[in-house]
Formats: sequence, structure tokens, C-alpha cells
Amino acid sequence: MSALRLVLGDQLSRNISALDGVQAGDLILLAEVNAEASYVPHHRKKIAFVFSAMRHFADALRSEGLNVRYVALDDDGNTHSLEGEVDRALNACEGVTRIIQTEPGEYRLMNLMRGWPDRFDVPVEMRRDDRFICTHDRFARWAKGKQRLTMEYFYREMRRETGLLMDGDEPEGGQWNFDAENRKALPAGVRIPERSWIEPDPVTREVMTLVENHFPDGFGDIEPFGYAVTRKDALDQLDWFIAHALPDFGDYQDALKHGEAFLFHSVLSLYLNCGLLDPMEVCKKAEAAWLSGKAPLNAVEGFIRQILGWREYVRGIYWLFMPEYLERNALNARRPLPEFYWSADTAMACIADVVTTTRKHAYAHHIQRLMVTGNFALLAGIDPKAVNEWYLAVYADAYEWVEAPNTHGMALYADGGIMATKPYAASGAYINRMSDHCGDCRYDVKAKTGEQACPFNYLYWNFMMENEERLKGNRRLGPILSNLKRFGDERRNEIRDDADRFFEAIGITETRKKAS
Ligand code: FAD
Ligand code: DLZ
Ligand code: SF4
Repeated sequence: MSALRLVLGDQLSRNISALDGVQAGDLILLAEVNAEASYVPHHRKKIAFVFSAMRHFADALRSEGLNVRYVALDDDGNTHSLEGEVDRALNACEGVTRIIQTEPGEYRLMNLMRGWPDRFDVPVEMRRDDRFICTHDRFARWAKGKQRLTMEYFYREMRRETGLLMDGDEPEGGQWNFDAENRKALPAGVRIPERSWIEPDPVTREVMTLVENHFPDGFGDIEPFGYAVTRKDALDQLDWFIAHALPDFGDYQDALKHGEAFLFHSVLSLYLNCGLLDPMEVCKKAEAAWLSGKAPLNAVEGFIRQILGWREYVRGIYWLFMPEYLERNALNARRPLPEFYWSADTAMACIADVVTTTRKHAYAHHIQRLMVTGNFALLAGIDPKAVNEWYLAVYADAYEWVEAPNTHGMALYADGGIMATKPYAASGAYINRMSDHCGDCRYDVKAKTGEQACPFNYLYWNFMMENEERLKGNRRLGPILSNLKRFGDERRNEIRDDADRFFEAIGITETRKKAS
């Protein structure tokens, strides 16, 4: 009597529910398969990161004396699907009487795995993923009957339930949210801490070569590779962040700087999302830094809000609204994704910087994702499916449960306002205020129209014109749409002409269909 326990590439936690009660006679299966490595054109550093972390995790389990079946991408007989590998393991190992797994993080796989009880001859037990702070049921209870699913109120409940940054029933510092203090641009002379990267070990090196050989034309740089691939190294990265970057995290959370990918951000999402770090342990360490006077409250509250608030909230939204969520296209956006999202070949300095960073590190920080590439895709009316695929592919932390609400909902407003009360549309003035990109750009951020004008400026108004009807009931956009009403035909035509010329120049002339 033994169990086959399947562990996926983003379930690399020793306390994953699939391993609860594991015994020496059980077989733990981890498999590198094309179905997972190629369902979107993943960044090669992301694939190398996931495979290396999987291999190190398998080694750690073996060193406990546990029985691991590890299927490498280039192993003979690899069927390249998870189902095929479960089937092969069942055939190869006698005496397996049941399959145990933890629910997957993506609807795509959940749908597939729901069919497994009929597919295999042994019972399949799907366990809850209890690495999250809020369960699906708890989120559904919170959401039930609410007209608006406002993250801030969800976050307050999570603060009360976990006791994080609470003084009895009251929030520490007398305020739930210090966001107003967390919107500073980076002043000249601020020292950005130098990151402490990790030298790839032989396991990572081998995986890097494998990925290079299997995906020679894949997106993104494999070298240099400095991410942690073990829990121990991920914990060191957490400690580095708390000591060196957390104190300024709040102040410069929204800042952008040319050539600086990381600023004061934690770069922990890839470890949290694949299971090397646990969200509560990360929040508790940040809280302890405040309690011991090592980091101010605006930084620690801002950081904890991202994990306890946003991260849990987006997962709740994903599972509450899937699969219908990703079929929505509230703004009827239809244009194709411009080629420069892959190549970085654009004269727009802000976009070129974010895509270059993305290519190099499989990372960009939140404001780069939301207000540069996300904002551009929103204003240009890019098809949400293409944008989602891009975000899911290019970031090392990207799994659909977290990527989709952020992209589809927060950045593109394609969900029609479940996540955001209005589209996060911004003209060049916002990017200019928060960054130093515009000084070196071939476009003029102050010019509103014409060949030299910053494309974000006319695309902003073109977006408002294209969506005037759809958004007219949105109270938060009231002043902007009233302003637009005053635009005469000549101004409207000028904006439309600039936008059309630009779309043609970047090869995305396909126009939006009429709203259905
Ligand atoms: P920090 O800025 O240091 O924040 C700390 C932690 O808070 C992060 O590690 C992350 O776990 C969490 N967090 C912060 N913001 C969010 C958020 N909006 N949603 C969920 N968790 C959050 N995050 C992902 O983990 N995977 C994705 O695929 C992803 N796609 C995104 C796509 C778009 C269009 C946008 C706007 C945001 C996306 N995010 C995604 C959220 C956020 O940008 C990243 O979590 C963050 O940039 C990761 O870098 P960091 O670890 O340095 O984060
Ligand atoms: C992201 C990823 C990649 C690139 N490769 C694998 C793999 O070969 N085997 C595996 O088990 N998991 C991989 N993953 C992570 C999965 O895609 C992830 O488990 C699902 O998307 C569910 O969130
Ligand atoms: Fe970006 Fe416009 Fe500034 Fe150029 S001028 S960097 S396109 S915001």
C-alpha cells in the first residue's frame, strides 16, 4: 500500500499538503514536461529557475530518505505531459494504491486534473493548497453579496484575522493604510542597495545548458543567473531585503528609474509563488523589523499589504470568477501586441527600459508592469488575451492565478471593473513625474500632438474617445470625460490621426470592432 504523490513546479514547499503524512514507501513524483514548459513561451530564465528549484527540492526530499521519481526534460521516455508521467509512474511502480496531489494554481490544470479520477485505475485525492492565508471559502464568504470587492476592506479583515500590525482591534499607528506616504519619485542622490545575487551551482548550470539547448530561440537571457533555487538561499534573500531595502520600500514603492530594475523592491515573488517562501513567514519578518525599530511603519505596512492584501485578494478573485473571468473584454480591445514587447526595439525610452529589464531578469517591478507596459497596452487597446499571454510568459513569478487578475483586471480593466474602480490610464505626465525616462527619450513628454509628441499623451485621449460610451457611467472618470466633451472636432481628429499614424508605424493597425 503506497501513495503516488505528485508535486508541481510551483509546489516546492516541504509542508505542501500533497506531502502530509508521507511515508518511506510512498513515491513522490516531480516531472519536467513540455506541456508545462511550453504552454506559453516562458522566459528561459523562468524555466531554468523552476527546473533548478524542482531538482534541488527533489534532492532535499531524497536526503530525508524519501523515495523520489524525478523526470528530467531530456529523459528517455518522457511523455511531456503531467498525466503521461503519472501514468508512467503507476505502470513502473508496483503497489501504488492511490494518487495524492495538491490543487494546482491554474484553472487550466485544475480542469484537466478533475478528469483524473476517471482516467486512472486508482483513487485520486486532491488536497487543498493551504499555503495561502485566505481559503477559497473564506474569500467567497467575504465577497458574498458585496457590490464592490474592494481590496482595502478585504485586507483589513485579513489584518484582524492574522493580528499582523494590530494593536488589539486597532491598526498599529492608528491607520490601516499609509499609501499616501508611499508615492515619492526617487530624489537625486538616493543610494540604491546593491543586490546580493547567488552564484549558480552545478545543478543550476546543468539546467541552464538544458534550457539553452531546448529553447535556443526562446525569449530572454539565461545568463547571468543569480536567483535562489533552494529554501535556504531564498530565506537569505528575504533577510537581505529586510536589512537593506525594506526601510525605503514604502517611500519609493511607486518610483521608476532608468536602468534600475529592482530599486527597493523585495524580488521575493518568484520564491513565494513556487513555494520556497511562505507568505506568513515573510509578513512576520517584516513586522518584526518594525517592532525592533529597523524599518518604519509606512514601509512595513506597505509591504505587508502587498502580500496579505493584494496577493491573497487576487487569488480569491481568480478562483471566484474563473473560467469566465478571462473571456471578458470589457473595452472590446482587439489590437495585436506590438513586436517591441519582445524585442525592446522602440524609441519610447520607458518601454524600452522595462522590456530590456524583463528580457534580462524575467523581472520588472510593479509600477513598471502596471504604469508602463500595462498602461501602454490599455491605452493602445491591445487584445487582453495577447497581453495576458505576454505577462504569463515573461516573468519568473508568473502563474495565472496571480498574473491574470493583475493584467486582465488591474492593468487592462478587461474584467469591467471587478478589480479596479476605473482604468489605470495615464498620460506621459505620470511617467515623467515618477521617473527619469523622459529626459533621454526621442519623444517630447510635454508635447500633446504631432510626430514628436509622447505617444502616451495622444493615446490617452484616443483611449478616452474610443471608450467614451462604455465608460460614461464611471463616476471616477467624470471630470476627465467632461473635459473630453469640450474637445471640438478638430482636436478629436488631430488625436485620432496621431494615434492612427502611430499604430500604423508600430504595425498594429487592426481596429476595434464595434462594442457588442
Ligand atoms: P514587491 O514590490 O517587493 O512586493 C512584495 C510582494 O508582494 C511581492 O513579492 C508579491 O508577492 C506581493 N505583491 C505585490 N503586489 C502584488 C499584486 N498586485 N498582486 C499579487 N501579489 C503582489 N505578481 C506575481 O507574483 N506574478 C505575476 O505574474 C504578476 N503579474 C503582474 C502583472 C501586472 C500587469 C501587474 C501590474 C502586476 C503583476 N504582479 C504579479 C504583481 C507585482 O507586480 C509583483 O508581485 C511584483 O512586482 C513582484 O516583485 P517583488 O517581489 O519585488 O514585489
Ligand atoms: C512554470 C513551470 C514550468 C516552466 N515547468 C514545469 C514543469 O516542467 N513541471 C511542473 O510540474 N511544473 C512546471 N511549471 C509550473 C507549472 O506550470 C504550475 O505548477 C502550474 O502552472 C500550476 O500553477
Ligand atoms: Fe515614455 Fe513618453 Fe517619457 Fe518617452 S516621453 S519616456 S514615451 S513617457
